Amino acid sequence: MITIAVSKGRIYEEALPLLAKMGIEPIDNPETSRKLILPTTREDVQLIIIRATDVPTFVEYGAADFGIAGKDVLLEHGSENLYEPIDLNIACCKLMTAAHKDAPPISGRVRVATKYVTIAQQYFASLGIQAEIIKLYGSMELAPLVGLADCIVDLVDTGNTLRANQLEPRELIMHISSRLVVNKAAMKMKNAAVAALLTQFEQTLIENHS
Ligand code: PRT
Ligand code: MG
Repeated sequence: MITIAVSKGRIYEEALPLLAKMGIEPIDNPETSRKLILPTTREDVQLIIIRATDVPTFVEYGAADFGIAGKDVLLEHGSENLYEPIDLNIACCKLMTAAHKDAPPISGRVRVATKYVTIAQQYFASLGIQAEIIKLYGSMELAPLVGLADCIVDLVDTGNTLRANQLEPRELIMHISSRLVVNKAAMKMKNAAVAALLTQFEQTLIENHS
């Protein structure tokens, strides 16, 4: 049995057509089902539905053979036990700094609210900017509005969320897409089933592009 870890929401929605092309279609709809293990139309493949930030953990420990996770989550998780063989080019967005539209450009010491503590620390350090990072778990956009932070580091897609809160995007930190990740040990042992599915992922992506 091959187990693929995915999170509900946008990654799942964008991964679904790709998986379907590989003959992997969940028998229950994960958006409505309460099951956490989803059998699929391929009896040798099951999906597990977990939080986006938990995907690297499950794959790292070999509890899932494959995982699909955003580059943002992978960088923040910082795992050395994961291979990242394929950029699936789904759930694309940008990791950016953002601030109130009337706020001056940052200078000197800056207070940053984000759930991407590690990435933000590295980013501001690379610019030689002294940053005090405040860890939040959600609603980052609120922080500059109530004086908790000068700016935020968050994902931006359409920019609607920022605009709705009188914020504007400032600096691009990096482009983000979702990646297929594989347990390093599983790859090394060259488990035939893992290798075969990996090849199938690659071929399906090539077909998608041509
Ligand atoms: O929901 P949960 O707390 O379990 O986890 P999550 O919110 O991290 O999961 P989910 O499914 O929302 O996002 C999973 C992954 O999708 C992220 O790790 C990214 O790799 C990718 N992704 C792509 C995004 C976005 N685009 C995105 N726009 N994740 C989040 N957003 C949010 C962003 O944080 C902001 O709140 O959407 C808002 C901005 O969107 P716009 O269109 O208004 O700019
Ligand atoms: Mg969410």
